[in-house]
Amino acid sequence: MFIDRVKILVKGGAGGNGCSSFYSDKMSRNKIPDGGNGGDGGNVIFKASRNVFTLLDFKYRHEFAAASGKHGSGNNKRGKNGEDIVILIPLGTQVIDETSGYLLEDLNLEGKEVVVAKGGRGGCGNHTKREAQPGHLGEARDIILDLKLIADVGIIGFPNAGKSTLISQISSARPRIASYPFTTKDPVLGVVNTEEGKFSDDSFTIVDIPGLIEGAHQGRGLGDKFLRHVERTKVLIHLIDMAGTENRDPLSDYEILNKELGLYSKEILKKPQILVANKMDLEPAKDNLKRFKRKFKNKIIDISAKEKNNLDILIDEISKKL
Ligand SMILES: Nc1nc2c(ncn2[C@@H]2O[C@H](COP(=O)(O)OP(=O)(O)OP(=O)(O)O)[C@@H](O)[C@H]2O)c(=O)[nH]1
Ligand SMILES: [Mg+2]
Repeated sequence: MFIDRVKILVKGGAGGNGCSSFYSDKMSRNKIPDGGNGGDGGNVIFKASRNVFTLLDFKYRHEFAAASGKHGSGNNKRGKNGEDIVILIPLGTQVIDETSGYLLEDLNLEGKEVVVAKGGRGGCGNHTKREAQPGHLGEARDIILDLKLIADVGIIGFPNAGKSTLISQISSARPRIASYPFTTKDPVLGVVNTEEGKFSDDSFTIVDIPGLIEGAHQGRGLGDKFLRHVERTKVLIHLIDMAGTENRDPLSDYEILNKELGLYSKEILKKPQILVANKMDLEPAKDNLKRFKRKFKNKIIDISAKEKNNLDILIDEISKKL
């Protein structure tokens, strides 16, 4: 299961109490205060990691608390600090304070950290010649984790257009492929390693999302919520089933999908698109492509994801766009 929004409670550890203690000076019989300070409570820290893919773990565990500081003791001994806890969070997660709605951090870089709940300070011991103080409570707050995957390229299209077939041919990802709509139910990330010399020399990441249909903005099909995972991409591959399987018309598919994109967000519609005609190995695709080119003047790359035709041309175009 892919989970991309959760609410959790984080609590910093409490500070340890300051100690009240005296030792007697044998010569003068004076009582000299020697209570040590309490240790500080541990912090709760979130750290971005590309090895964590979903927020699923947080669906089952909602509360994270760091350790308390130990109390101070006599002979000026300071209590030990409570240990911090560091929780690995999927790269691309936005950390939001629930009460204020304020964005605390965007964990958009590998290893980036944010302290979400500070531990309380330890109380002062009476060695300061003041009364010993209790430790302070740690911070506690409700946090919303909102994951928006980070990838260079997103693939959008109708169900069955061949999105998963394409990502499985050009990247490391191995999603399920089947001839029925909505095979893909969760986003899938893949890495494309471009061969040096042939394409450009660096790799890029690509995300496959569930198919969109007319009315997706009203929740039809699987809805349009998965578009959040292409919001941060630099380029979209708009994949069209040019063979018009299930009697669909590729020309109206193209228009409907762009309309749905615009209804989701104007920003996403402004993203550069690479138009791709898929299933060109099937007979009706050739005529449909001719009609398509007559109506729309945009550049379009014709491929067969299944037969691996022209995938090198497509990867080259993606590298250029990136
Ligand atoms: N002939 C032909 N069939 C293809 C091609 N690409 C994909 N298919 C077939 O089309 C069907 C759907 O492919 P998928 O890759 O699962 O399509 P999808 O866009 O990921 O579909 P959803 O996950 O449901 O949105 C499968 O039966 C594929 O084998 C192609 O280039 N040519
Ligand atoms: Mg799919």
